Amino acid sequence: MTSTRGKFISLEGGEGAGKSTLLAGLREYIESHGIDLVQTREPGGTALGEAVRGIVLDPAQKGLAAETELLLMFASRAQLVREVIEPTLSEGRWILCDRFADASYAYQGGGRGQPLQRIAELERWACKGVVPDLTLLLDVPVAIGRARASGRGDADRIEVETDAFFERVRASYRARAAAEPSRFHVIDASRSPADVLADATRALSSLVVETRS
Ligand code: Z5A
Repeated sequence: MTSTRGKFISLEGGEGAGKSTLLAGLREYIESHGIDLVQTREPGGTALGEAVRGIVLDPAQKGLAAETELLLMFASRAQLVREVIEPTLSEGRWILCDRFADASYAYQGGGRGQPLQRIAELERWACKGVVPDLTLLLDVPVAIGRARASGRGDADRIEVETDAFFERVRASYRARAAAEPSRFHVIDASRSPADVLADATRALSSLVVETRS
């Protein structure tokens, strides 16, 4: 592998879209090409981030204000960028991240109605210009995603939101993908896991070739 900067791949999608399922296959595909990879997630990925995750997903945090939720997402992200993402990319290794800043635009912006301009300001400040090279958006109708996720047992603080909330999240993701077609690759995630993985690896192949050459 060359000593150039690594690639940053993020995965996004609504509830039950199949990110966790895809991550395993994607990781195997990338590593099979001899690429050194760090897998992480948001909120989380650092000791602080995992503590934040515990708070924002805790159903007992009923009174958490939308503004506080947004700031906590960016607190986790600021730490992840500095502690994990930036150092890893600088070493020429890849980052595979389950959600990144697009999730805040979709959930806190679209879902909770927080101003997009404010989210953009936070992104500029917290992310130090770090933007994914490729974002795979797993797009699935809300009813299908929720039906898949419902088999998992106790719902977290965000999973208990209404269908209307998740429709707004989905619409926000699709709008972001339409606005940035060179970064986003939208995958029809209502298909089988094998089809979703095949689509994702096709989207990744040019970055793999670039890294290997
Ligand atoms: N959040 C936020 O609000 N703001 C932010 O800035 C960030 C996050 C970063 C945690 O995210 C929550 O934080 C999330 C957004 C919010 N809240 N919600 N809702 P998370 O990514 O850790 O959790 P999640 O969104 O709840 O992910 P998930 O529901 O676990 O979805 P998934 O990983 O995409 O799905 P999965 O576990 O791979 O699959 C779910 C089930 O479907 C499972 O039984 C699979 O076997 C099945 N599955 C998967 N793919 C398929 C296909 N293709 N066909 C059929 N069945 C499938």
